[in-house]
Amino acid sequence: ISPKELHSYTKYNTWDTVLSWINSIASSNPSLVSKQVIGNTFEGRPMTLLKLGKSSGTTKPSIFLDCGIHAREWISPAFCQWFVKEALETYGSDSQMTSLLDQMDVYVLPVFNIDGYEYSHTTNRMWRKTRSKLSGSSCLGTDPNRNFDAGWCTVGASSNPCSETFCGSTPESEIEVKNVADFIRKNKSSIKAYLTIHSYSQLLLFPYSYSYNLAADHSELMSVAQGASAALTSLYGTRYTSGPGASTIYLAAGGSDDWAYDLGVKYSYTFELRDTGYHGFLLPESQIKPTCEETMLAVKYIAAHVQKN
Ligand code: ING
Ligand code: ZN
Repeated sequence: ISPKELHSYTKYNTWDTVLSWINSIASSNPSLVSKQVIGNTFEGRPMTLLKLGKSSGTTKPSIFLDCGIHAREWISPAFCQWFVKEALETYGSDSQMTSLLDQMDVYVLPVFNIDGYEYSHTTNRMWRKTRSKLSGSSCLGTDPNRNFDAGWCTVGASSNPCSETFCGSTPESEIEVKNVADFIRKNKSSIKAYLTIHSYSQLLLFPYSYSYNLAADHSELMSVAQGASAALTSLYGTRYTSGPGASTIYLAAGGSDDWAYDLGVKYSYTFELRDTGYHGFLLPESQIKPTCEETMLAVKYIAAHVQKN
C-alpha cells in the first residue's frame, strides 16, 4: 500500500496524509507513542489523539495540545506534526524533552476540525468553521472556538448560522467540541496544561477572552507567557505579544482555553502563530520550519514550568 501523497513536515499535508502519518508514527514508536480515537467528526472521520510519553505503571501528569480548531489555519496542524517529530527525535538526547516525556505525558490532537480542514483543501481555502448541518438554515458550520461552555454566546460570537463566529445551537453542539471536552473532563485530574494552536497574529493568549476580568492566576500566567515569548523570539527575532484574550485581541466567548481554565486546568494558553497579516492564513510552506522551530521553544518553556509546578 503506497500513500497517495507523501507526508512532509515542511508541507501542508492533507487529512488522509496526516492520518497515514499518525498510524505510522504510532506503530514505529510503540515505547513512546500510543493512539486512541476520541470520537468521530460530524462527517465521520476519526479524531485520533496521540499520547507521547514513557510508559509508567501509574497515571502521569499530562499536557493536552490541540491543533486545527479552525480549518484555514494550516500552520497549526503543521506545528502539531512538528512537535511529535521533535519529541521523538530528541527524546534521549535533549535533556529537557527526555525528562518531560519521562515524567509527563503529552496528548497531541493533530487536527481538531478535520471536516473543515478537508473542506479548506478541496473546496474553500478560507473556510474556518466545522461542517455540521443545522435544520432550518442553508448555512453550514459552527465556530468550534465559540462552542465551548465558557460564557457561551454572550460576547464576540453570533447566533446567526451564516456567521463566521456562529456559536452553535447549544454549548458543545459540535461533536468535535464534545469529544474533546469529554476527554479533558474524564482526564481532568491528570491534565495540568491545555495548549491550543491557532494563527495568525503572533500572540500568546490566556484567559479570559469571554470577560475583561483577570484570571485568578493572572500574574503567573502572564510571567510564563512572557518567558515563553522571549524564548520564541530568541531564535529568529519574531515578536510576540502576551496577555489575556479579551484585552489583547477581542472579547470572544466560548473559547477552548477559557473553558479548560474554568474546569481547573491552570496553564491554559492559545497561541496565534505567524505572521501578522502579510500572508495571514496563506503562510508559505517555506515558513513552516522556522515557525515550528521557534514555537517549539515557547511550548518547551511552558512545559518546563508546568513540570516543576
Ligand atoms: N483567533 C481566536 C478566535 O477564535 C481567541 C482568538 C482565542 C478567541 C481564545 C477566544 C478565545 O477568534 C483565531 N485566529 O482563531
Ligand atoms: Zn483560529
